[in-house]
Amino acid sequence: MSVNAAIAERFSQIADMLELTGADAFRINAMRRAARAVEGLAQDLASLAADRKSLLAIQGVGARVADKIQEFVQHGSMAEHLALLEQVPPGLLRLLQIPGLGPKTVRMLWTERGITDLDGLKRIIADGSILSLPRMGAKTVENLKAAIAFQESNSSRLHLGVAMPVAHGVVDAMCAVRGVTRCTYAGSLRRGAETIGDIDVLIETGETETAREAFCTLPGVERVLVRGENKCSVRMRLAQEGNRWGADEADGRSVQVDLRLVEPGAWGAALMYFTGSKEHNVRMRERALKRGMTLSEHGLFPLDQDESPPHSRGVRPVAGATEEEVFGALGLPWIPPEVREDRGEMSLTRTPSLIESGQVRAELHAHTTASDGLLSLDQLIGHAKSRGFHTIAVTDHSRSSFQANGLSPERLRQQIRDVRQAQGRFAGIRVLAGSEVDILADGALDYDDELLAELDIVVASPHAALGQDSAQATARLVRAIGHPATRILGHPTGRLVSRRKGLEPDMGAVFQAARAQGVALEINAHWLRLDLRDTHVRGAVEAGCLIAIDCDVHDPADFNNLEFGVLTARRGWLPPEQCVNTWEAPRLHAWLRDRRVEVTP
Ligand code: DGT
Ligand code: CA
Ligand code: CA
Ligand code: ZN
Repeated sequence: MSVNAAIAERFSQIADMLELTGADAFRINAMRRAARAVEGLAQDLASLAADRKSLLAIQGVGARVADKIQEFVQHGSMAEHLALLEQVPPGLLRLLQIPGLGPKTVRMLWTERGITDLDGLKRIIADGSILSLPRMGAKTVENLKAAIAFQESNSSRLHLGVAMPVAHGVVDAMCAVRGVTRCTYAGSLRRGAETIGDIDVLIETGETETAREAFCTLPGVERVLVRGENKCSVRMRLAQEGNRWGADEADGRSVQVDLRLVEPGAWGAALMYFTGSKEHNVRMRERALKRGMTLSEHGLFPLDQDESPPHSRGVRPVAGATEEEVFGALGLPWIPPEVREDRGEMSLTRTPSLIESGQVRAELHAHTTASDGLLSLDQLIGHAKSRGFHTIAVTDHSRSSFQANGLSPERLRQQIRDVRQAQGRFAGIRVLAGSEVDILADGALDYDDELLAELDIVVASPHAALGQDSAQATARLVRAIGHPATRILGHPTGRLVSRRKGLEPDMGAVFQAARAQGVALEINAHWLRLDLRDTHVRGAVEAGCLIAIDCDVHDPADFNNLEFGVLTARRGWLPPEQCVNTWEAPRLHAWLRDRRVEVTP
């Protein structure tokens, strides 16, 4: 974990713990602001800390916060953080991760009933005594129960965005080990699944013992589970990393990493086997058998009468060195890993054209310091430009998102003027004045039509009332799509992966409305959202809808989430032409000006 991430983490935990111990709002807010400021900082605090002036120059960092940063850089800890950890039972911090449980409620559970962990909470829910507490009506408790169950059923799997950096770390480290000729990750991670059970890594090396030793002693390895000839398994600690939902993914957790040593000549077969999915592999083996062959991680072999596996008898494989070769020998084109889910890929006659990250030329959903972003207008434009984008849309929150400092109509009008002026300072990138407009519970948009008409782009998104029933949710989204200002439907369901179910509208009706209105449906690329999800993308693509892949930028690192949005898009078989972010500037801008165009996907 970077020093910045570690410090941000401490600040946000201090804020949580201050709130749990009933400290005053001023101190709590100062810590939250500091956490956000540090999280979004481009410079490394380890090198900045020596110079107090430059610390104080950071927005959101005052004298007390600067003290703490210096303290952490010098000592690796913060006294206030440690003191609070003494006071606050650790189980309370975990309770805060349950959706719908804020610090105020957790504090009340603690002070009124002595609840200090999840088991305690489950006990008073089970015996009904929770109902006698303030603000704990039957409906609230039902929701709480559902949230706990939902979280428990998902908690053993990691988010894609949490697992990916771990895998990259392992692969990079192993590539540098003596004798290693190839190393890559496979499994659900290579398929880009939204959650990951364990990380599978393949390696080809001339020095197997060196590789085994290096793997079992990688930094972060907590425990060696298996150290075998062809396979090693370890549990690896997760680096802690906060995020803007205030949840700490790591929090003492670890992930299993499997290393498989691949024999010479079998790389393609092994990569295919360990990429999966299991369902896809079953289909592939059936296909091989039908053609008089047998497929395993060792290669594709001719079928014979012998009981023992062919590779162990020195039988020459039909194919095995590359995936292309194995697919080819089975009469298939190379199939991208993201679609190996037994969802129709076995009928492909050519490798499908799926969107790639490099084809994305525009970011159409981004926040600045005007609402809850960390970048100033100019910083945001600068980052977008350095990514090579031809267009950046400034879409701060609308007035109903008051917790995200949503803009009043007056502030939005001023921002439109600011954007026009900023455009004058930047060449080679078009800056759009837009808004991420709340879709209210009844489907109305959060600003007047006159103001909406002044914007270059409207991303309409649901944020509140996410517990609506399906019929209400459908009507709400269809109405928002039907508003003439709406260009993109942002994170259409509001779900959070493994955290919050979000809306469950009739997606068919949403696709139909979007297609008819020429409104693009967003794949929000943040790994906690991935909303639309893969199966929805597939439906939308088939319905002929336009898709937008947006990083929903709040801090500079969010641009890196594009990778996860693109993986999700590929899992939904999205071709580049159907994604508005791949369009050349003239086509994109014409589409933005001309709402209600008929779409030809
Ligand atoms: P995960 O780890 O739960 O997110 O999902 P995967 O797909 O990474 O599954 P994992 O780690 O159990 O195994 C990696 C791949 O190896 C899997 O996608 C297919 C292959 N594989 C592992 N065990 C089996 C098996 O028993 N049968 C078949 N057909 N394939 C297997
Ligand atoms: Ca796996
Ligand atoms: Ca595995
Ligand atoms: Zn949003």
